[in-house]
Amino acid sequence: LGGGETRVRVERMFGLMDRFLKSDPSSLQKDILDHVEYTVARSRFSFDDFEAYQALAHSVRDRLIERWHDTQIHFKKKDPKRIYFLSLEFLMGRSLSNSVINLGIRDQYADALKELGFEFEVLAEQEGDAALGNGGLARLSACQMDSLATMDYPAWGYGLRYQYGLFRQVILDGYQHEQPDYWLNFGNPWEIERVHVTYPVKFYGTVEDENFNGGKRKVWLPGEMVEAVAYDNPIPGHGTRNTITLRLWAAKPSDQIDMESYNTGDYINAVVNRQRAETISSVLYPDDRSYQGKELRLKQQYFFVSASLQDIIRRFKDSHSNFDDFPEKVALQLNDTHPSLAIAEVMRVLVDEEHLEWNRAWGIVCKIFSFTTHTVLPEGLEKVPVDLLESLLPRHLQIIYDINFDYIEELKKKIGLDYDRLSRMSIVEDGAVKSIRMANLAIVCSHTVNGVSRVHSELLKTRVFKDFYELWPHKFDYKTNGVTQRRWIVVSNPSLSALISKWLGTEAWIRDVDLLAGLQEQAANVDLHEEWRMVRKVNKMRLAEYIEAMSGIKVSVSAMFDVQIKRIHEYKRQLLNILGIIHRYDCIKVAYAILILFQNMEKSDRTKVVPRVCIIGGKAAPGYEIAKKIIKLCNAVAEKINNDPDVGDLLKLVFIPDYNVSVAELVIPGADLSQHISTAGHEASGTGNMKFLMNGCLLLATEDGSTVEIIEEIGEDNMFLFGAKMHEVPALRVKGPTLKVPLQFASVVRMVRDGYFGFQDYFESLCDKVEGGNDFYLLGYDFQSYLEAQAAADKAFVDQEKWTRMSILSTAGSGRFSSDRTIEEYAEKTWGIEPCKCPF
Ligand code: B1H
Repeated sequence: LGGGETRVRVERMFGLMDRFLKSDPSSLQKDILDHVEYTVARSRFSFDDFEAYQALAHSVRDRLIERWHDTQIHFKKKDPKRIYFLSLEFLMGRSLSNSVINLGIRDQYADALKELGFEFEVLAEQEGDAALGNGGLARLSACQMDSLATMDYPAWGYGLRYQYGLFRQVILDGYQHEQPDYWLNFGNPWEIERVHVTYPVKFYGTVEDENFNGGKRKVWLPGEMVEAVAYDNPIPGHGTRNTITLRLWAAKPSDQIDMESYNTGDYINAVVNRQRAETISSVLYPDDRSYQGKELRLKQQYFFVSASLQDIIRRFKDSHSNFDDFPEKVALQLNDTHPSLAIAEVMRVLVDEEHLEWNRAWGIVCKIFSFTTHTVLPEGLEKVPVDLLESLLPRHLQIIYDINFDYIEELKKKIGLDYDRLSRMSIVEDGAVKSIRMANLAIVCSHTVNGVSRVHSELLKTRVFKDFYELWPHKFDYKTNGVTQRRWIVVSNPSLSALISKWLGTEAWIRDVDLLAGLQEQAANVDLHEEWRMVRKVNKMRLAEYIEAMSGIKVSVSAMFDVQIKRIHEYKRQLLNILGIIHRYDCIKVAYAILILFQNMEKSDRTKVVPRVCIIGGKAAPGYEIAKKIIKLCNAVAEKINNDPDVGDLLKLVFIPDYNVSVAELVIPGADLSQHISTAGHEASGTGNMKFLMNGCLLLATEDGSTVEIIEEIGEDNMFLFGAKMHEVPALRVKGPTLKVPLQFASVVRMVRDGYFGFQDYFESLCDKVEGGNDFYLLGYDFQSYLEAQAAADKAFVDQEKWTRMSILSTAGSGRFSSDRTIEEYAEKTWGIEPCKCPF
């Protein structure tokens, strides 16, 4: 914001601010039609729904860009401390509804479109999901961006612009098949390509010693260079002008031409090689958790880290010249270990490029990083083989060795020569494959380390990172995850949203979620009950229509909708759910046999059966065989049950294919009961439970992850809990084969084994996983209490008044699980940042 003349110009611009884009229906119509004509290049007399969506999206984008520019100028003027959130994954889902709601112009758009002959909802359905992430971790990043924007924090998200997002799941004959998600096919109106924001990123090569100031210093002579191009995704806050940036990097061939290869005459190969640069950002790794030392993955990590840091340092240098001020202006959040090469990269830039003395650089690094871990088991921690790092990033390996050397020397002074412990705590792991423990690097260099729920943090302190906790107890804390009520109530459940506002007499809960607690007083109000049930029914009808359209299965909305949607994992125990369903099926069959035998309704339990629609959805990592078998089993059981005339409407099982954010937005509001049934001690937090809770769905759950805190908020009477407790699990595992398993469990597994659902050979290994002393996740042990919890849910459902009260109390008690609360905790306790609100 340079000298006098510029200032006058800027003032004038601000003066004109609200005159640029108006939001009355006729201005909106004009803008939409302009975009039909000039952006989509269709005639405004003839365009289809998809083209209308594109034009609509572009008109929203214009409004986003305006606010986004204002926000960036404001941040630049104020120069506050900024938080940079580094994450390899963001699951943004769709943007249209979320944007217009946050901008406060949803109704104006709906009216404008109606007059043009379009329905807002219909156009919104045209949008595909941005699925640049796997599951909970990635959606958490998206929720946190929404909260950062809404709460006016000066924040930036940094990530990768994968050309292929998470694979699409197609179910053929009940088996999962993966198809590429080339999501950018029809362009992406929610991003802005910043061709002028590019940075070179270097790989490979060698490190040489160079004479410097009478001494020696290291210089990295890289062997390959690619260009990182920024794509900015504006993230609007709700009820504020603030619109922050999610900056995603795409890899492009470098402009610097390697004359050597062109001169050899092999022009075609030279071009093809060049083009290969783009593969770095081409595809998202679809494995959540299991870490494989793949070169491409490491390249992705460094590519994104290097570009982001060049950008961050460039911004810092725009208005500062002394790096000692860096920690006053910059906080870097590591979302899991995936971006932790950033630590070595900051050291490299400060020491090798900015020529700071090592200890001074180290002092800066130790103040700027904070680290969130989402991992529960030591086996899940990321390790990078030294050989790989040495070839790809030779200088970074040296830096990590140097950090480790100093750190181990310090450590020896503190804990003495306890070699076992020293070797456990070392950043470098010796072994068959020498490797770098990224978590140890992140812990050593970060000023705080947090888990994502209270019990998760306890696990970190007592097991996973025990050695570190004992050394640095002050570093460790927990920040229980949260989700944004804007996306998970306002966008996805508009009827409930309106109902809540009506009964609270305000919409303020959309920004101040603690106000939801006001519903508690009304939990017994019969009028509210009636309206609440009505809203729930409408949402169930919407879901039932979707199920029928997708699978042809007709389901009754008076049945209990029982849902489990999440990534498929053994520890999440979808198999327990399916075995429970088989048991239910068996009971219905027995009741039917009795009915036929005695021709007497009274004697049969059939009338007492509470009808259920069981809904399961989720993707299995492509290489995760057992998870894929679970999907096949679910479909095989569904085939049998849904076509059994003895069962009728008493039980249906539906596998929803291609579960993603927008499917979740449809399914969650329509669920009566949702299952969060991981073996205790395995789910770091879980965030699905929070979304269901907000929507008034009752939880059937184990005491794991964040569920423990949900129990504290709404009380165990308002949910259905079961299963071994976290502290019991290790001992139960030791007892393993000697554990008593209920007969019902053996009998349902036998049905699968005996081929009752077909595919006998294929399911054999699945059955072996839970029997004969191999039942690591304790399905057999927990089966009895699982069935009891299910029976309690049936009983409660029959008493609709009780159920509705529990449902209202669930929503009323969900306030603590807003990402607004989580972000406020990070801002105050970890990042030391203040809101920086755009005044206009
Ligand atoms: C979570 C991951 C994860 N934990 C590696 N770990 C990945 C690990 O691509 N990778 O390599 C991707 C994802 N994701 C989840 O994070 C936890 O399992 C949930 O319990 C938690 O709620 C969520 C958000 O904290």
